[in-house]
Amino acid sequence: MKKAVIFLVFGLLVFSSCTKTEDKPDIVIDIKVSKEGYFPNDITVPYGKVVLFRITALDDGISAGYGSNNVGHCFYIMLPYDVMVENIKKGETKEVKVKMVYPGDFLFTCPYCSGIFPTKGDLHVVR
Ligand SMILES: [Cu+2]
Repeated sequence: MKKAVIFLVFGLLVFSSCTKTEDKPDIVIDIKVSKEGYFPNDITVPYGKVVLFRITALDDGISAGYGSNNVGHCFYIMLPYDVMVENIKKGETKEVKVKMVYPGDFLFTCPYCSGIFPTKGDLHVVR
């Protein structure tokens, strides 16, 4: 029983993202997403800061015409950030705070519709 608890705690530590944070943001970035892609789609932020991303969907993405249950858009910053905001529906704004702990160039994308629409962008974390 005790072993199981230890494994559970260890698992949570390993698999929970350490880049999401509840800290006060240093910077706010507003992003719009639609079938036209993200605007802006090239974002530069400083390394080590906490960035509040506010993502607003202007349409419902593939669900608007392709009969999918994946309503709205996502904002997914790929590994090693691995930060996901899902189901941002038309007119909705969702937020996520991320501590920029990895310097370099990263992609963000909408896993729902990036195969059909240009919903991809570049995130540069600069020292
Ligand atoms: Cu999308």
